[in-house]
Amino acid sequence: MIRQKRVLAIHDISCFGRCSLTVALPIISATGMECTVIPTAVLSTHTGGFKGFTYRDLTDDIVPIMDHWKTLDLGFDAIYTGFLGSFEQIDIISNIFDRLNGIRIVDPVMADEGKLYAIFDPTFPKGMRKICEKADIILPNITEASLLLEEEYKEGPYTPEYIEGLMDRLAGLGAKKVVLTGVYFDDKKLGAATYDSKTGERSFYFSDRIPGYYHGTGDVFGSAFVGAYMNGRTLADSMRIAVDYTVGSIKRTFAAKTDVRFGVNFEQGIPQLIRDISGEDEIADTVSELASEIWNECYANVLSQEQIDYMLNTYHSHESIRKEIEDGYRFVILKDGSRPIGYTSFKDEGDRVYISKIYLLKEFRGNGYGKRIIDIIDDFTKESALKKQYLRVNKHNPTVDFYKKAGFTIVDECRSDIGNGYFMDDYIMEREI
Ligand code: PXL
Repeated sequence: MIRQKRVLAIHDISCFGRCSLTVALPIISATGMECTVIPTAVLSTHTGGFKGFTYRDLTDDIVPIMDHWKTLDLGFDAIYTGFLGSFEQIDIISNIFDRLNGIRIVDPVMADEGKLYAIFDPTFPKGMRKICEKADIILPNITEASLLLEEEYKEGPYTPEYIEGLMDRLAGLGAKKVVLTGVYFDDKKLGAATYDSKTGERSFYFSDRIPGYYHGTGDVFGSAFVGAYMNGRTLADSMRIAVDYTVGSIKRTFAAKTDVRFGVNFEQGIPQLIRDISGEDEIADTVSELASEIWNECYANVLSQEQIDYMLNTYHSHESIRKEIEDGYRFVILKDGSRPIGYTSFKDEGDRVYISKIYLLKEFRGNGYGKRIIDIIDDFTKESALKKQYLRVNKHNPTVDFYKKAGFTIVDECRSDIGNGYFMDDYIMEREI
């Protein structure tokens, strides 16, 4: 199996109001991560707009929790921090960053719409800045960015130059990657921006602005970002996925006319979030584009044009690829740099791995890419604790020889009716690893 990643989420628990840990834990777990937590405080509700909330500070528990974990030799792939209640908690987190490895993702929760949250002392941003300096990725909004930089807060609409300058100065604090939220260049769209100071890459992404101020949306965004990023998506893709997820959650909440203090309906967007993180729509698009090019070339002398078109429409349309992913087929796209050049799909059938597709653009055949695909399938076969693989290949397809060289032998043949008067006349080839 591919090793499951472990994220440590350090936030408070606001028992009601959908923010901080009650958002981070379900979202990060749903993205396939093991989500370990350190609750920094327990409140009856968050502090945004409720009166008389309870607040039990758990600062004194954090170091003993860490000391106990030391005896267990736990490792973390990422540490994700959000709302912190005091300077003392900031110092402890700073110390945790020194003690633990893992990607440090800091959401410097402290302000919005030009204002520091009422519960914080005006010197609090100085403390937050200390852990932002040690972070790998920071996720401020524009108010937080201004406070971290000790700059005056500017109201939008913004210009790309202003946003880029802000992000350059934020990266100058120490975090190599910056994700800035609350970015807008006009009043209709609202989104976010990313900057990777190591590669110089920048991105912007916008979605519809929904009226109203909804609480906890920063945590929904941050948690979805962490889930996507730790699943291997790029900085820009993770931000884009998190924007879509947050906006979807706000739209559902707006439509339901829920009290804005109660947080957003992020729960019902989880299935789509998982699909977005898996990238299956992008995979389906890429596979059907590659298939069309490869099949028209590869089967030109083997099948009629009508049969090629029929098979492309039946087995390589966007919908049929999506369906196969849903049915448990794993798709891998091979790239030369950023250019997709081939694809493979396979499935654990319990006793053997069924290899459904192996296709490469003509110019990349015979360059070791075929072997790379076989290696990928071998890894999957081992992960699935299996030894045998099999595939079907058209008897007249020259790749029969490639499969023979790769160690496959013909164990059977199969003629099947695929509808519309077409037949597939195949060998069944098998290989043991
Ligand atoms: O969503 C951020 C947040 C987290 N935790 C608490 C808060 C807030 C924002 O107001 O009050 C306790």
